[in-house]
Amino acid sequence: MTETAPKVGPLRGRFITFEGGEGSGKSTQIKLLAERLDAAKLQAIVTREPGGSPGAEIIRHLVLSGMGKMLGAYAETLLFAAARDDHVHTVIKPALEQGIWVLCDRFADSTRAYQGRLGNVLPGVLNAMERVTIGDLKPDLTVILDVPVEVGMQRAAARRGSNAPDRFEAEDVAFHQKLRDAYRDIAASDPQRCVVIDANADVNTVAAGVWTALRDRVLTADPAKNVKRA
Ligand code: T5A
Repeated sequence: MTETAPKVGPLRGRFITFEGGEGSGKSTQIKLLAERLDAAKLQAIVTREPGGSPGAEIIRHLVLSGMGKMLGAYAETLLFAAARDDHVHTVIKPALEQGIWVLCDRFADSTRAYQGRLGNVLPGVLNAMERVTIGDLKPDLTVILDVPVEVGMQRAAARRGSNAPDRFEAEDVAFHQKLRDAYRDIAASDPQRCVVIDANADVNTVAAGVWTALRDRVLTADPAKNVKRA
């Protein structure tokens, strides 16, 4: 990591992040949005955190296996920060500089919610980590998919089948309720950037809500930035 985020060229692509609890439908909705942008000739990449770059994927494996938990919340936060630093500088910023949209499944709000609210890592520490890893990179839009805890947990359980739950899926209902509250608070504290979508609906209804938010807050807000591919 560098002491402060290195300078980059002008970021011409759009940066859209998806957040929410376990099984809220982020991966499903990102895929649908990427297809819709492709149909509109807007070039986009889909990526995720933790992970998204070769180095960060190694850390993802470490964290989701539960090894980070043994080290405590602060060490786990450092692991997420190290993964983000690599992902931002090798994947996200280079794509944005080229005018490519980046659709990211989880980003810094996940650290705020999971490590901050649930792990009690102090805001000052999270602020310092963000200064180093993301600098002034701010999503153009953050879509927070909101589902009742039991719905999200059922979806996540159905999807993983007989596989063991990962580090965070294994937490109890109270943990996931606090998580949902944390995301709602994040949205309330930054309403210009965040939109909360009711994700307790069928896939197409949720996708329509996501598209409406994107159209109103991003596409029509600054149309000159919608660089069409050839
Ligand atoms: N984490 C991450 C931190 O603690 N700190 C950090 O800084 C970061 C970046 C990542 C974990 O790491 C933590 C948070 C996470 O616990 P992960 O494996 O990437 O873990 O998992 P999640 O991000 O939690 O995502 P999930 O894979 O659990 O769920 P999604 O992507 O929200 O949901 P999705 O789309 O896979 O859908 C789940 C199932 O529900 C169905 C799908 O078909 C699928 O089977 N589904 C619906 N069913 C009915 N109606 C709908 N509307 C549906 N939408 C989807």
